[in-house]
Amino acid sequence: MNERIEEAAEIIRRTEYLVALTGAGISKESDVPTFRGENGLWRNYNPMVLATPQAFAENPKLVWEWYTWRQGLIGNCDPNPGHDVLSKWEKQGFLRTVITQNVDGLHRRANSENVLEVHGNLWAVKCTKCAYRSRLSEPADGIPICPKCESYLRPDVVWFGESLDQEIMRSVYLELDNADCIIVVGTSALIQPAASFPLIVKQHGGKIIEMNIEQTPLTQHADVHISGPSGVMLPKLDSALE
Ligand code: BV8
Repeated sequence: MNERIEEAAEIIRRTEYLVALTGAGISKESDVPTFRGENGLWRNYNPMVLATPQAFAENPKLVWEWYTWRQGLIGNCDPNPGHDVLSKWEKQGFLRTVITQNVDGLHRRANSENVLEVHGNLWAVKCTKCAYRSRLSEPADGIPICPKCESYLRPDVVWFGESLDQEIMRSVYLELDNADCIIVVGTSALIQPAASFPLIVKQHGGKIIEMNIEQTPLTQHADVHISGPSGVMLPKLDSALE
């Protein structure tokens, strides 16, 4: 394992513009359930079914119960050493951006500043009718109502079948074009378009470092695959860079 860490460290030492792509796995050690992990299900509902506009249209109360449950859970979670290392690397100037699929807000809580939340944020809400947007400071109580037009508010996250925010995607593609290395931490690399981000870096000659407790569809394309929990392996990689 140490030789994988050293290989990754060697790549990072030669990197001019490092970006990170993270998924639910980086928050696992903060006790945030992953989407497909053993506790990824919720009351026997499949997140892939609940995180859709159809589910919200059919049963907004149930979908809000799921998000309220997650807000309550994540409100008690803290960033773990994996988040802290990425924040430290940003302060040291060589990690430029964290592109995250996570909606838990833990990268910002770890003081990462340049964070692109491509799937939105669990605390953000937007009106289903007008342009009203806001942030909840505590878990929702029932279905929140728009103060402007009294329609239902919905979680301001990207559901399956919804396109990602264009402004954020413009920034993402700029970062990927600039990157000569992407470190991919804790994602099953199944969800598009995020799963293709590392391949964009590779296509123009950049390197891919993957960190995961399992192999994924990305592993075959990675220059280095570091196998292990990110809360342990990112600090190890950080030490190797000292
Ligand atoms: C879109 C927000 C198109 C909600 C989420 C091709 C192109 C474009 C779209 C598609 C396409 N093919 C299919 C699609 C449709 C779909 C899709 O990708 N489907 C999949 C099932 C194939 N994509 C979409 O719908 C996207 N929209 O592209 O629209 C479009 C275009 C124009 C006009 C209209 C539409 C939108 C996708 C976003 C969905 N929203 N979240 C919410 O969170 O409530 S996705 C959801 O899954 C989370 O954000 C989560 O982060 C994300 C991805 O999962 P992972 O993060 O990877 O988490 P997962 O549990 O899967 O894996 C965890 C990993 O961590 C595992 O590998 C595990 O081994 C590892 N791990 C565990 N512990 C640790 C660890 N690693 C390290 N350390 C540990 N300790």
